[in-house]
Amino acid sequence: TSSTPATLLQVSPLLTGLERTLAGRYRTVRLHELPDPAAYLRDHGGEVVAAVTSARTGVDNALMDALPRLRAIVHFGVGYETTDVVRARARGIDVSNTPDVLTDCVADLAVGALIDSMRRLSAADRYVRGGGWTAAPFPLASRVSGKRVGILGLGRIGRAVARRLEGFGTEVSYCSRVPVADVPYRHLPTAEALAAACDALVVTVAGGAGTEGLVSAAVLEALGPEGHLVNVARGSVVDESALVAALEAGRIAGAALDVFADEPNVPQALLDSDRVVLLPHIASATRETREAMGELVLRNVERFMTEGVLLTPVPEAAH
Ligand code: 8YV
Repeated sequence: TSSTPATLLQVSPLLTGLERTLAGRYRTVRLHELPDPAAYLRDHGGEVVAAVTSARTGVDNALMDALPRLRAIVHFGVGYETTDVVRARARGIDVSNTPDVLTDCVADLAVGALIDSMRRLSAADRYVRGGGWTAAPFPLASRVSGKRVGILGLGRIGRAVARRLEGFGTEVSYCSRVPVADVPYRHLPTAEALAAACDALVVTVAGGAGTEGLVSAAVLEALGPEGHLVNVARGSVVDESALVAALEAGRIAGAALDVFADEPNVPQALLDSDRVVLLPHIASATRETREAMGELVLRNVERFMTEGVLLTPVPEAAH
């Protein structure tokens, strides 16, 4: 009932500063820190009106069901595939994420990872440290400027990657469900056609069921033995065992991965490969961007608590 206190439920760890501000401003409960979360949900689930969570954790269906008065799910992160938005909307729950503020940093990292993979920067660093240079020069790498780059998923981040690559004189093409208006890049109808038409494939598509395994064995085959794969989206988009097989057989030249199927666990075959750049999901991980993401989370919570609506609702959640 309206007389029960309105609680903000924090579902997963967040930036320390953000946690402190939320706790200072609202009646906040940190679910993940409770000794018995199930008992809390049973006895107090009805008090929760809003949940704050990370892109990685979301709010799963069981938690949604345990919170009958929940009206808002606020994600720290642009991805929100961990929450069933259609189900949430059907229950009258609004969902927000943190778009735009992380676009530049994610795109910067994607380009850095692309250059690392093609020029083999991380491998060359290992080479120097391992004393290899004193024995023989480092093997020649692949040129980046002027190459053909394919962007899989031309959303905000994909476009920011493409804009940066224009500075390298690359020929950019892309694949997305619907061709994007007002871009000078060539649209290709399938991931396979895109891979066949480019030297490097950069994955910036949203995660979730709709894109699972989109980068398949056939797509990697089409990318070819000189091809490079960069993934800053979600591990689920790439068939990881097909990628391992393609790298081992030399069916693609290299990969740079910021995301994995089962983070933080990275398959041993990838750890053992000198052909992959492995990053611990850091594309948005700069002080500036994480602070801006935290600020946007705060503004979403604030708007919801005062006006009952979110500031940056996800597209599916629009009224
Ligand atoms: C995470 C991300 O939010 O925004 C996303 O979708 O994957 C990252 O920025 C970050 O790991 C914090 O949870």
